[in-house]
Amino acid sequence: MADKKKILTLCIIREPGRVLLGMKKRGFGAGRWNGFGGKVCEEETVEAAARRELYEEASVRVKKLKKVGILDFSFEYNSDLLEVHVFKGEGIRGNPYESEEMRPRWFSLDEVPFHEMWPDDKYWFPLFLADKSFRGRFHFGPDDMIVDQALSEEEKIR
Ligand code: 6U4
Repeated sequence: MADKKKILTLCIIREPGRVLLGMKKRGFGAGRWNGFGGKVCEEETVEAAARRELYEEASVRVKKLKKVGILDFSFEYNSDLLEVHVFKGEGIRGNPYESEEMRPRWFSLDEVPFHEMWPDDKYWFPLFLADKSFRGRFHFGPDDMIVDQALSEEEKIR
């Protein structure tokens, strides 16, 4: 039987011409550049979790947080189901600071390091950068290769 679905957040800070990503230093996805985020706690809204994780992992807050995408991830070799809520953060407050989990770094838009990110990112990140909303699902096989996928642009994500 499938495990219970885990709800996770993923926040990418956007400024004109650049995005803030973090190198994941430990845990799931270690060694990859990614947005900031993690599991939503009980009795916490998804947006509150996104703000909490952003502060815990990069020591910054944002004025504006907009949910822009929902991505479902599943895996050939385990029954985990991840529902990742993707947020765009704007109006950064504070300076990004390295935490035990993440090493933050700004990337200009033509330098986004897709070869060192989750393989799904190259599909949905262009929609993110174009200020579109999206829904997607990706099924991973051996070595985190994508074996099945679907991605669509949406009017709005709730
Ligand atoms: P803890 O409890 O901190 O050890 P950990 O196993 O490290 O948890 P966590 O909570 O940091 O995981 O959450 C994983 C993060 O990776 C979330 O922000 C969601 C994100 N993520 C997971 N799969 C992803 C994928 N395929 N593509 C992507 N981000 C993904 O871009």
